[in-house]
Formats: sequence, C-alpha cells, structure tokens
Amino acid sequence: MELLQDLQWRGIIYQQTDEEGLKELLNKEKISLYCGMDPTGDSMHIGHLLPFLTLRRFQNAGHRPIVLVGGATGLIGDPKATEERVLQTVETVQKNVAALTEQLKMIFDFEGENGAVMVNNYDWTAPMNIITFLRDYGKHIGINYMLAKDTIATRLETGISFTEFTYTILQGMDFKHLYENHNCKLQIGGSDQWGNITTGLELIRKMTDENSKAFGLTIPLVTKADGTKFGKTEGGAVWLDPKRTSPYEFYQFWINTADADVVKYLKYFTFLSKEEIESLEQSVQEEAHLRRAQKALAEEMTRLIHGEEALKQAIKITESLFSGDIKSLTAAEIKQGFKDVPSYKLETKEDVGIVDLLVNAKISPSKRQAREDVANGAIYVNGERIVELDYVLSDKDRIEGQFTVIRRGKKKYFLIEV
Ligand code: 383
Repeated sequence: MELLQDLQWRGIIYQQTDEEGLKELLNKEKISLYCGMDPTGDSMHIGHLLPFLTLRRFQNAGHRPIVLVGGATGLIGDPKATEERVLQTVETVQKNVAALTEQLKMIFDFEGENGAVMVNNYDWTAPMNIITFLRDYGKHIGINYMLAKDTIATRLETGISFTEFTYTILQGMDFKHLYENHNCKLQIGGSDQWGNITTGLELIRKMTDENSKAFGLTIPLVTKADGTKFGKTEGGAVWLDPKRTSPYEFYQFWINTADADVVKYLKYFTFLSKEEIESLEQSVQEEAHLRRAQKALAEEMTRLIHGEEALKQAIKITESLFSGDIKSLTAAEIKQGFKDVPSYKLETKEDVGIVDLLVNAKISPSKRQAREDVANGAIYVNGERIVELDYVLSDKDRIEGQFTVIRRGKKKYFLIEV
C-alpha cells in the first residue's frame, strides 16, 4: 500500500497543513522529514513512540528521516498545559541528550541512500546572537499569532514566563534550519506539536521565499477505550530503558491490552501488514479468549525495542509463571518476573522452617494460619506444593543460591532473597 494511504488506514494522521500538496510531493519524490524530542529525561517512554515509529514508516517507504534531539530547546522547555517547568541544569540536559540519542538510534536504519540523520539543535541555536534572534526571527512572528496558539493560550490564566513563551520560535528556527541545510520538507509530531510546527512553516515562508513548500503533519494522541491514560501502569510510565521497565514488564504491558484497543495499537505500533492485522482483528471478534492479537502485539513490540533474546526470555517468564514451573527460571529471570511482588530478605543463608518463614515474611498472618496454610496444601515453594509442617528451607530451595519463590493459594507470590 502507498505510504499515505497506509498511514490513513492505520489512523495515524490527525492534522495536515496541506493534504493535497503533501500527497503530490510524495508521489513525485523521496523527501527528508523530521521529528524532534526534548531531553526532558534520560529515557523515552511509550508515549514518545508513535511519532518516531511513524518517521520509521517514512524511512521504510524510501524517505530520509532526520531525528532531532533538542539540546537547546530542552534548556528552555516546551510549555505544558498546566504549569511552568523547572529549568534543568546544563549537565542534566547533556546527559539526557546522550541517553536519548542512543535509544532513538535503535529505531532507525543508518545505512544506505536514505540513512537516518541525527541532529541536535544546540549546534545551531547556541551560537545565535540575541540581536540576530530578535531582528531576523522575532520580527516575523506576531505576538497575536503566538497568543492564539493552544499551548500558550491555555497558559495565559495560570501564567507563563517569557522563556517558555519564546519556545515555539526556537522550534520554528529548527524547521527553517533543516529546510535550508537538509532540504527537509516535512515535520511530524504529536497533536500537541501543531502550533510549533506551524511556527516553523511561517518562518520558512517569510525568511526563505514566499512560495517555499514545506509541510506539517500531526499524529493523534493515543487513547484507551476505558478513558484512562495510555502508557501508564501502577508502577508509572512504561519506559524503553530496560533498567527502568524490564523486557518482561514491557511484554506484560502490551499483552494486557484490552480487546477494545488491541487492533488500534497493532495498526499504530507494529509493522505487521494490513492482511496480518485484519486476520488478528477477526480473531478478536471470533475467539477473543485466545488473545492472539495481544500476543502478536506484545511480541512485535518487545522484539522491536529489546530484541529477539529478551523477547524469548519474557515469553519464558510469562509461561513459567502461568504454569507455576518456577524451577526452570534463572535468577535473572526471577528478578524480572517478580519485581513487583512482596519480598523478604533473609540475613544469612541459614536453614529456616517453613512455618517460621511464612510468619516472618508476613506471607501468613499468624503461626496458626501458617500451619493451616501448609496443611491445606496452599503453600508452594518454587512451584512445588509443600504439605509437611516441619519442612525446612535450605540452600537446595534457593535458585542460584539466591531466590526462593513462595506461592500462597492460587496466585499470591512472594520472593525470598538471601
Ligand atoms: C524540539 C525541537 C524541534 C522539534 C521538536 C522538539 C520537541 C517538542 C516536544 N516533544 C515532546 C517531547 O519531547 O516537546 N517540542 O517530549 C513529544 N515528542 C513526541 C511527539 C509528542 C511530543 O517527543 O507528541 C510525543 O512524543 O511529538 O509531546 O525542532
């Protein structure tokens, strides 16, 4: 399928500055286009993914992606709807630029004719002189025009500093810079970026030539059918950094997608074809309990972000937890799989009776209850039911000498660590 048609089918296009014009341009030539991100933190989360995966779709169709990290804009801060941001230190921003650059690099292909280009707006923004900024750029952007922009308009009541007020001009300067130096004709971004993208078009038109043709395209905000915020779990955001969100947790996030959302997410986030997605859609309608679509989504996403090995491990952990076969897991896998369950640290490698352990680790509320739990067959040590009241936990029960997984009842898990 042709690119724009494919994006349309996937529901990825929210607004365009000139739909006909862009269609014509893409039919005629391969272009360079860009999407930017500010170094607000040291890891991307899945809320950042869609625009950059869309940029990758353009690359797959033969266009050249320019990936911008905002070393300069990150020092200023894109106005949030709610409140003024706290300025980050230059060191933090530089550290974040480095970390995000590495993550973004994984999404793109750097080889070949349309290999991706990474840029940092600090390189052309920092040397700019204040007189040039005010005379050459500021003069083209009317205050009334800026006040009408969503992001600024919503802040007029709560207040906005001059610093954040100028942000949109900085992002506009980037588009103009890339237009002139990289022949970049299109900027894409989330729907919150519309105002910043159009500022860029304004500068290009006014400062290069009136008839210059550049375009903007925005991508919808990812929503959930139940109205809650996409990309948040009890543990907070879902990060791409495996140290923050393990590949197993990442896999779990996607596999828990509701039936009402899964087809939309397959279209948004995966590179599966229309035919493949339609077949999965049918499966959701006819045999939802099999969760084929969720499995496909979780697999595609985990492979894309963490690679084949991490995916295999995530599936293995998931299956072992489901079947209760804990013994087949390595210590590292236990650590990933049981990150969020209550845990108890044993000070020494001493042997300990099962009833005492259940009480000390607060797995059972009392000694009497602990005895009952064991006698009733409700207690499992590393997946195996223990019914002897005098069972003693020793080194043989510690996976790699480190972890013992206790289960009480059907699914309550506890981790004992030495
Ligand atoms: C800076 C300079 C540019 C172009 C873009 C920027 C960043 C932009 C911004 N983007 C968000 C961010 O960095 O603030 N001003 O967190 C998010 N993006 C993308 C997408 C999104 C936006 O990184 O909608 C979600 O992820 O555009 O909120 O020259």
